[in-house]
Amino acid sequence: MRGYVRFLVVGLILGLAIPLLIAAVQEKSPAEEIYRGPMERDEYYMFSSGGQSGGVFVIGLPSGRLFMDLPVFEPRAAYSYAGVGMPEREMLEKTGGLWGDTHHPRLSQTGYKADGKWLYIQDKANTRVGKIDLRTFRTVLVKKAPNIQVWHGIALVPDRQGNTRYVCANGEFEAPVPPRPGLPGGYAEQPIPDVGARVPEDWKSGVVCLYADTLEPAFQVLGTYGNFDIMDWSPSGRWLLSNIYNMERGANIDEMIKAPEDATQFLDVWKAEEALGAGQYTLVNGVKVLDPKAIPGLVYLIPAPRNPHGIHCQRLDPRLYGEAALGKDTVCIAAGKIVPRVNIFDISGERPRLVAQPWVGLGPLHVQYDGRGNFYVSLFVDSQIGAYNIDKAIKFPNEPDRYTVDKIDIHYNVGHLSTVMNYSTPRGDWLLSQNKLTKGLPGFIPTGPLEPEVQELIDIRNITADGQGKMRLVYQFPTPPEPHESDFIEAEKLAPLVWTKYSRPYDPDTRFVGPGESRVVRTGPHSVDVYLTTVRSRYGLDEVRVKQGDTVTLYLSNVERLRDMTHGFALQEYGVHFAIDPGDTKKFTFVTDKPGVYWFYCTWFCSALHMEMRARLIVEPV
Ligand code: RUQ
Ligand code: CUA
Ligand code: CA
Repeated sequence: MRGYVRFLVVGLILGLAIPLLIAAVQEKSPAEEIYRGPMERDEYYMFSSGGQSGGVFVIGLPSGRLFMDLPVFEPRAAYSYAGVGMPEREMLEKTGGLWGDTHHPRLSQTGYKADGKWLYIQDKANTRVGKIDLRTFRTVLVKKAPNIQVWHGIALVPDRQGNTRYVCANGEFEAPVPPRPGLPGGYAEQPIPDVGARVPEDWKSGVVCLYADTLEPAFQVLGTYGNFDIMDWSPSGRWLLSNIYNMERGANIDEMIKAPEDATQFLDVWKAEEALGAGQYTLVNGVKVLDPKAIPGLVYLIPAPRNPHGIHCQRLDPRLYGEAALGKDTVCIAAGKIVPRVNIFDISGERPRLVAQPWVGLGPLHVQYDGRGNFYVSLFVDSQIGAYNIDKAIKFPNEPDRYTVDKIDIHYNVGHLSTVMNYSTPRGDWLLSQNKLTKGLPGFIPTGPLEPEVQELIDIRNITADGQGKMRLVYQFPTPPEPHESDFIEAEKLAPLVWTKYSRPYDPDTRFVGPGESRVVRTGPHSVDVYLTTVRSRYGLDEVRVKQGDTVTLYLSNVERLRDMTHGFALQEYGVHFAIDPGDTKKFTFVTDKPGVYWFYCTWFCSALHMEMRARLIVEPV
């Protein structure tokens, strides 16, 4: 009997312990770690800039699933953004047009942490920025930055509590400052000088900071030299870093790559605020412009290897690790000596200081961090990503074997790389390689002469704080053109903040039309307001009767109480198509210049009677 009990007890222990033991030692395969099965949620939201697509892609990580192609500078009817006759369209047209070139998305922060409130992204070409409300994932504001041409680098500079205060811009291309209105481009009243090989001295680039809430200009700091490219802010929020290429002031590529060095600018934001308070500015087009030549200590320039590109700060360290990597030279190798180095700065003291310039590989473009003491560099020419240990790179800057942790091949020609939450609280788990070319990647089915764009997911969890371990490539997923930089936030943090339904009034310019309030109101001999509800599976009126030549302002409200019950509105001949989310009201205006009967209908499949969801616009001839 005793033996039987012992047998039972031992059997029980083994029966419990063995499966537990197996589970503990069994390492998950990469596929298991990134795969999200039915009903399984991703760990992060990744906001990836859409490059020449003009918007932002919302991607779940680590699965790589594309959740939304969020429109910012390009209209998108399916998301009810900037259609003909809508106010958002006017906002885009007034600031530059219906397209954009988005490069660097940034999430707003509270206490130095991504807070899930706002997303900002710049449009390089048209020198403007879009602000996206993350409750609704809708672009709510687009503004042009004054007095600069081409907005490349962006930084959300916080106040001293770590709350986002400014949206700062690097103006990349130099132009006459102050702008002299009068001639094409608004830049000169005298004949525009023949530039020749050198850009004239009074043509400037530089930094403009806008208030993050209103996007109205706060101040500008004139660039005294060269072209301002990428920017970032130091962990204290005091320094705003810009890398500058073309210190030569060359007007063509041969001239731009002549000098052996370019520069990194450190702008003292606190000093700028002091100078503003002391009135040391001049007003140019209503913007308070600070001239660094007149304000000592406002900017410091530190030499960088020639033609630098990315500059990125390390968030979790009192020291700052910037980077100014030579990219362009290595692409045009004929141009001269290849010096692919990364700049490491220390700004724990009163003045920024260069502490090391380690060699990294060919075509370095951008740097990211894992929060454990390592940095990662995209190497465009080598088609690799390198991992390096920061402390060792400072201690042994001439011994790549000691500070290089690992290198991994990517496919191909990486531009940006993004580590998860690099710009807030780096996680050091995943790294995205955002590649410029796929060149017939074997795993991808071809899609014509333009091949699919790819992001590659790299596991960096095995890279240790003392610079040991290997990266591993675990996934390749396509993204519409063109994979660029990303910013991240935890899904569990943002998801609860996202609305399932609009609260009223979201937009003070529109008037919510409640159930039973649909009506046509004549407001003048040639103007009509139409108030219309949508709910499954009908519009509030079966017939909307107006006269030829009327200006019709339509307010369309979705009165659904069910989440995710979006309706559409498509009207042929008048070019109108938009969507309307639960609880929201959309407004648009059009002129009824074509008499006739026009059926409008719902474009979102909303119910079993979706096909029946239509009504008539009758335009009576006069
Ligand atoms: S820049 S590939 Cu416009 Cu982001 Cu470096
Ligand atoms: Cu409403 Cu389909
Ligand atoms: Ca140069």
